[in-house]
Amino acid sequence: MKKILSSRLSCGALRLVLTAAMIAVPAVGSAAEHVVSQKGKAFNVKTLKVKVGDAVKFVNEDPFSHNVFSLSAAKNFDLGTYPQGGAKSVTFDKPGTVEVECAIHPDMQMVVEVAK
Ligand SMILES: [Cu+2]
Repeated sequence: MKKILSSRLSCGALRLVLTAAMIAVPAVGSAAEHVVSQKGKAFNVKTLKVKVGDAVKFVNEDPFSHNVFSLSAAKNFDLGTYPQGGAKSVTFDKPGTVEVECAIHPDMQMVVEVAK
């Protein structure tokens, strides 16, 4: 009987924590999602200003693959190769300048400025 009671209690406590977490999310939820497309072997913007916590969705609109990546300290990532219609998101979690390139097309370059 005691066991049942305590497990009910901890379940209730867990629910409380989860509810608090759910409420907390929209407060942090000022984070935006930006969209950058790749078309004609180019990024559709040369410079994008975002804030820490924002995500950028890279959408491939070319009839061939791209491989978006960055070696920058503020955000080191590699989205891998994906074809037309593919899209992958990157969340920028540190302030700084992120130079974004394509591993397949060296001329494709853009900069994401991540501000606090
Ligand atoms: Cu490319």
